[in-house]
Amino acid sequence: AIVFLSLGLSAKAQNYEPSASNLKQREWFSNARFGLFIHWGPFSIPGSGEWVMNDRKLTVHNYTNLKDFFNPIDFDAAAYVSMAKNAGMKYITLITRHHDGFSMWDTKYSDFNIMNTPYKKDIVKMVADECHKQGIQLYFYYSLLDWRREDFPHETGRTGQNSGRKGKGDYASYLQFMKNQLTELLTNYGEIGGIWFDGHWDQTAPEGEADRSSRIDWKYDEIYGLIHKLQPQCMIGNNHHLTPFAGEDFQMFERDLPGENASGLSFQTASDKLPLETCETISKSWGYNLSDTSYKTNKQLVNMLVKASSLGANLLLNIGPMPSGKVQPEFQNRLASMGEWLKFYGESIYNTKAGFVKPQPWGSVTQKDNKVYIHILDSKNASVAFDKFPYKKITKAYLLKDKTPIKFIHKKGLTEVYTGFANEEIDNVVVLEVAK
Ligand code: H79
Repeated sequence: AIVFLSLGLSAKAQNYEPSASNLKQREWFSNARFGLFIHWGPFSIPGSGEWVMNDRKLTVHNYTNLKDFFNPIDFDAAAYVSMAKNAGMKYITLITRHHDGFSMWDTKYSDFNIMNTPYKKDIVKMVADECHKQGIQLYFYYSLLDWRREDFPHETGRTGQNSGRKGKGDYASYLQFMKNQLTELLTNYGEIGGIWFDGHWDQTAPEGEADRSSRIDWKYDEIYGLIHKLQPQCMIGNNHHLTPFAGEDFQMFERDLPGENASGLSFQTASDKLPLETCETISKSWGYNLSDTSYKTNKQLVNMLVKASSLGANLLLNIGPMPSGKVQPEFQNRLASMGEWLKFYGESIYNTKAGFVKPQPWGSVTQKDNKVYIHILDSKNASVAFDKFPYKKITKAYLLKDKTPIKFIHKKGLTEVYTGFANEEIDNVVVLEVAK
């Protein structure tokens, strides 16, 4: 452990004290509960997901041609932002640069960027301006891993091995490149809620192995220090699938609720100090995939949001727009339905904290002030029972839908709430007003 600490973290990062604005930002984030992830860029063109370069073993030379075809004539930043807002989302996390190394903004530090496509307009700027205008927070996804750059330490990577790169990377050079780009992103686009790093795992042993120390020293103290210097409130999260490192402000779980590991990526435990976020896709793929029609139902999507909330986590729900910039109707419809649901049931989601019990086979619990929200998602029974109910009194019990009173028993060792046979398709929410 000592070796790992001295490798990955400097004294500076270990002594990180979040600023007052950062703590405020964390609180805002924890209350927001629902955000939109956008995986989009030239990788969308082949319609095979954002890993197409790696999956099809394309060389740097061949892949670079994609930039000559990226011309998203249907892209409308205002429509994206209002779509997110109407879905009840409070923030957007935009891919600024994925593993393929394409920069979606006007960067001085790479030619492989949006200004060198037929489109020639700074997409990050368009989204940022619109987010600030419509009052929704903006987060930047930024890949630590790069499948194209010669200076990225590709020789030790788990991916990008068929890119045609020879020799070895030069991390000092690559680190400077990332710092330059992050400086642009945190200088030219207004206030940014957070940076969402991904790709650290490229330089570790596979998930689940005992020793997941990194093959390179990323010098996170320098990267994180720079970010917090440029924008102290800016939250740092790193999808390294490990216990949070010093200097990080939130913890994410890829395709998993905190504490679960259905993805095979989430062996880490959930932080009890940092805000939590789980990210998921509507179909299977992150980036646009022509053959992926495995859309989750509205009920499944609401259930994900409810379960995340009941564990004190946000849901960052992804769309992979088409190469043209159009968002396919299957995604649009589902987002609109979630917005409809949240308009009514939002009080049981936003500004809540984790429930006093973990998700149960029948559903989940969220809480706020003196209210306990019991979400019956899937139950064949007319009641739910708790052997340890943490409040002395239940002063009121009713359906959130229409305030219909609900019967309950509340005595030592048993609290049973007669929810009735669930008759709302998506989520039957019972409110218990409680006192200590
Ligand atoms: O941006 C999205 C994905 O492109 C990116 N993170 C989300 C948010 C991502 N995709 N996969 N991963 C992160 C981690 C997966 C790693 C693995 Fe593997 C893929 C494990 C096994 C297959 C890479 C390839 C490491 C070993 C083989």
